[in-house]
Amino acid sequence: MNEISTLQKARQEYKPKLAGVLVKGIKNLAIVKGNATESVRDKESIKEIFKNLYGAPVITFQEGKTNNSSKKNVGVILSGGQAPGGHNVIAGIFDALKEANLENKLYGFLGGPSGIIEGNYVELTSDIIDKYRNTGGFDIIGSGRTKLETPEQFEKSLNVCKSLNISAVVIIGGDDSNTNAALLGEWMKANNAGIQVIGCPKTIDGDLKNDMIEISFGFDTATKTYSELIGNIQRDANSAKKYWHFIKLMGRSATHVALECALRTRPNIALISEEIAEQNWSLKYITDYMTDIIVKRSAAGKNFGVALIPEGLIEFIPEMKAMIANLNDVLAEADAFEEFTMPEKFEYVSQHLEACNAQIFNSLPITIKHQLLMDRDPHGNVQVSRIDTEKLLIEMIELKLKEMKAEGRFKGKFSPLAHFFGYEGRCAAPSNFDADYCYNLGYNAVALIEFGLTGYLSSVRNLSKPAAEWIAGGVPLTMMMNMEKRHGEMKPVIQKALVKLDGPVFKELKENRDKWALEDCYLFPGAIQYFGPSEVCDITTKTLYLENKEKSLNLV
Ligand code: FBP
Repeated sequence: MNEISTLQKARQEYKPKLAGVLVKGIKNLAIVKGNATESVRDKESIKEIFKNLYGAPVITFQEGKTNNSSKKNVGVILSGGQAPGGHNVIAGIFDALKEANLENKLYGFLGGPSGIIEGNYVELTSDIIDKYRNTGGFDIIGSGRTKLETPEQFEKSLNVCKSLNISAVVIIGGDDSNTNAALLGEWMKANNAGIQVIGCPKTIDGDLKNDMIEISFGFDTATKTYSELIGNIQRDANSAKKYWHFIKLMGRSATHVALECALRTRPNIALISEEIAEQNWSLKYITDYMTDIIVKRSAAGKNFGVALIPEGLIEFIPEMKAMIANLNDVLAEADAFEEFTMPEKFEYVSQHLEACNAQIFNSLPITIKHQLLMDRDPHGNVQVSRIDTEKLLIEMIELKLKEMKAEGRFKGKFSPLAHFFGYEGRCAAPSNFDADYCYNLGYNAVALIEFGLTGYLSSVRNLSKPAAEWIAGGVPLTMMMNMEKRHGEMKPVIQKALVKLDGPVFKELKENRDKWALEDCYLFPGAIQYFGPSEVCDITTKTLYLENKEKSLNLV
C-alpha cells in the first residue's frame, strides 16, 4: 500500500472523539461493578458450560486512579464478515496499550481465529497502524470464520500465546465470533492459563445488540452506503420510469439493515422478515402483497418502483423455515453428500425430507434448490447471502402477473431488475460515527484488560449523544447467550437480536409504508460526508435514534 487516495490521506489525520470518561486516559479509571448477571435464556445449560465465567457483573468505568500498569503483550483477531471501522478498533487498542506502558506490544493474528491456532501473526507497530487509521476493510491482518470450540484448538492457542508472552486476546467479531471468545475465555480460566479474552461487537447486520450494546460497529457506515445506492436507484427509476428494482440487502437473519435503509430512503416496498414470520405470511401471500402494489402503481401510470428485500427472508417464511430446519438435519446426517452429483443431491434430499417439506423443496426453481444445498458456514448458518431471494420473488410475481394479464386484470408493464447490495458496504471508509465508536471500543477493551477482566464484551453506550456523554464499560458474554441447534446439535451461542415488531423503528415504517407504496416519497440521502457540519457528518442511524428516544421517554 504505497499510494493512497487524497481522501484517505485526509482521513488519516482525523482524530476520533473519545467518550468523556476515557478522555483523561487509561490510567485515570475506576470500575463500578453491577449485580450478578444471568443468561438471556437456557440459564442452566449456559451455567453448566460456562462454570467459570457465568454470572459476572456488568462493568461501568468512571474517573479514578489506576495503579501503575505492568508490561503486557496483547493479541488481536478480526473475525467473520468485514465491517467498516475494524482498523480503528485496532488503533484504539494500540494507542491505549502504549499509553498504559510504552513497552506493551500488540500482535495481530492473521486470517481470523485460525491465526491464533496456527501461530500466524504480525507485530503491529505504529508505522503499520498509522497507515490504517480511519480506513475501511480488515486487510491490516485479514479475517476468517474458523469456529473455535475444541480443546485441541484452545491448547494450540495457549501455546502460541505463551510463545509470544501474550496475556490477553481481543476478538473483534459478531455473535458467532464472540461465542468463540466466550468459549476460549472459559477454557483459559478453567485451565488457569492466565489469558484474558475480551470481545468487541462487530457486524454490519446490527443483530448483536441489547441494553448494554446499542449497536454493533459497521452498521452505521454500511447502511449509509446502501442508502446512498438505493437513493441513486430511486432517482434513476423516477427519471426513466420503466423498471422495478428488486434490491436484496445483506444483514443475515435480522432485518435491521433493510429497515434502516427503508427509513432513510422511503422505497415503495420494504419486506420485514420478522413481520412475515409473526404474521405467518406464505410465499404466495408475499407475492400477492407485492403484486398488488405493482398493479396499483401501474394503474396510476407508474410501471416502476423500488422494493427492498432482506437477505434472510427465505428463512422466515414459515413453510420455508420448517423446510430449511428439516433440510439442515438431513444434510447434517448425510454421508459423503459433497461427492453426489447435483441430480443425486436433489433426489437424496427429496427422499429424506418429510413429505410436506419435500413438496416445497421440489416446487422451487432449480437455482434456489441448488443454493439451499450449498455448504453451511463453519457456525452452521445457511449462507443466505448466496440465495437469490430477489429473483425468486421476481419469478413468482411474473407468473402471477401473467395470470392476471390473461384474465384482463393487469394491462401494464413489469420490467424487473435484480440487485444485491452487501459487499459494497462492508469495507467502506468508516463514517465519523463508526470511526469514533470503533476507536472507543478498542481503547475500552484495553481498560477491561487493565482491570484483569475476562469473558467480557467491550461496551460503549449512550451513543445518540455526543461522544463526551458516552458511557464505557463491559458486558459479560454469558449474559447474551442461549442454546441453539447448529449442525444438528444444541450449542451455546450469543442470541441474535431481531427487529422488534412492537419497537419504534418498525412502527415508523408501518405508519408510513402505505403512503410510500403508491405516492413517490423517495429520499436521496447521498454519499457519506466526512468533512463538514456536524449535522451532516456525525449523526448516526435512525434505528439508534428512535430506539434511544424511546428508552429516554420510558425513563421520564
Ligand atoms: P458477520 O456475522 O460475521 O458479521 O457477517 C456478516 C455478513 O456480512 C452477513 O450479512 C452475510 O450474510 C455474511 O456475512 C456473508 O458472509 P461471507 O463474507 O462469508 O460471504
